[in-house]
Amino acid sequence: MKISDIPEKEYLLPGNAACHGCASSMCLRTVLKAIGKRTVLVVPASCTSVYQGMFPGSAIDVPVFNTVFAASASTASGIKASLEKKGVDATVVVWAGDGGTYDIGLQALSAAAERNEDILYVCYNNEMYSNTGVQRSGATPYGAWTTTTWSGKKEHRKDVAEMMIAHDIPYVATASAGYLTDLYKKIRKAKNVKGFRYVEILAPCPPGWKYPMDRTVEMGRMAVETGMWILYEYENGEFRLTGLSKAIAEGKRELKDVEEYLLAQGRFAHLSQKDIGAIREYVERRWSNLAKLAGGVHAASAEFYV
Ligand SMILES: Cc1ncc(C[n+]2csc(CCOP(=O)(O)OP(=O)(O)O)c2C)c(N)n1
Ligand code: SF4
Repeated sequence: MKISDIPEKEYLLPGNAACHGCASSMCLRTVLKAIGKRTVLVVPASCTSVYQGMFPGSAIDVPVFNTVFAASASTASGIKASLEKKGVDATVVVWAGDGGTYDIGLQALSAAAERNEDILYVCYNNEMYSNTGVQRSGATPYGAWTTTTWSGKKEHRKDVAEMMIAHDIPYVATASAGYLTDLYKKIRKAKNVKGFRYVEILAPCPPGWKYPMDRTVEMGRMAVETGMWILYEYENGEFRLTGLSKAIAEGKRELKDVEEYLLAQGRFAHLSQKDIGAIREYVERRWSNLAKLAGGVHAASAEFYV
């Protein structure tokens, strides 16, 4: 599939208030194109709830329900139940940041996943709370500067996509703003799955990550090329690596050193070689764990590293 095969019809309208180079808005545009008109979007407080515009105007051309942080997944569950009762066929989609997913909305997300509600939950993960001026979240990587980790975060991030696999829901996928056709295909697939679906997108943010706004797609790709972000699907109990991550696991593409990715972003400018080493070890560990899930392909982490 080529990028030109993605439908031209727009549901996120031009002139919205997102920053130039915002991956969140690029990905929302793609997600809405993949699902189409019959979508109800549930959006908690976030950059999206700002760039969507002020009522009665809207930059989003499908119904949007703005809800509180802690209740995105339960709000979406309720909307889906009422639509079903009325016989209305529509895809109900949560579109939430990592702050709203990893931290404040986690219990409602876990509960809706456990109930296998028929909704699609999409987390755009820009690895921090952007809208309120860059604070740390549970998804912020080790070493990253934020206004609440001004000398670098001391802990590694947790991983909600892997938590969703542990919930054994029908569909889990990861995607990156660097690969929009991959995102489009995964959302098309998720749309047609019945039950709870979770898709998490790495969504670089120029002001928060401190890189020039024309490098967003490059950041999304470098994250995958260096193993900091891994593309996969979990479907009906089966886990598989996808796209470039699969090619790396199969030895068809080299895994680049993570330093290249880190040094391209001002939020990591202060890192020492020891810190970079800790991140390298983290990448190796994650590859090793996910490779085991994928059926033991190259389970020895060293084989991924060149
Ligand atoms: C309960 C509650 N706490 C704090 C806020 C303030 N607030 C609004 S948006 C936001 C950041 C959201 O971060 P994230 O979910 O990662 O989305 P992003 O801003 O990165 O798009 C915060 C803390 C709020 N609206 N409600
Ligand atoms: S701060 Fe980041 S996530 Fe928010 S609109 Fe700007 S680029 Fe997008």
